[in-house]
Amino acid sequence: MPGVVRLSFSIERPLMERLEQLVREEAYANRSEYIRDLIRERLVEKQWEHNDEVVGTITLVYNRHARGLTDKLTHTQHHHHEVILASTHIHLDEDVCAEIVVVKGRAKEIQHLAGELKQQKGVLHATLSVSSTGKQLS
Ligand code: NI
Repeated sequence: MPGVVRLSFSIERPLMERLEQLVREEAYANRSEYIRDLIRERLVEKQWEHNDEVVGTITLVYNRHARGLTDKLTHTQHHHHEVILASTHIHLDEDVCAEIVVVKGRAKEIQHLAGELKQQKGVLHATLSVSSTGKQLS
């Protein structure tokens, strides 16, 4: 790999054993790849903390019969159309729908949008999955 450096560092034995256990449990091929991913996860957390441009997914599960809810969810998404890349609607059963909204934009606006969608009456569950544009992760 170009530009790869080797480094060594000190770590207490019990902590090293826990690291080895994590590497095995999460089926990583090796320790290096695991540590690289830990660093990337921390960098992505920082991107969200620093209000950088980020990518994420908002998942909503809601009852479609809740009064005015589908209109409110649509209205809110139109209001934030500039950060919405795509959305998918899934009919989970007779009454319950899921909507997966893929977003890209400033972290604060995405968090605001997720909060606005989540607090609507009739939304049964909502999550914001935080990811990255991939910039500055390699
Ligand atoms: Ni539906």
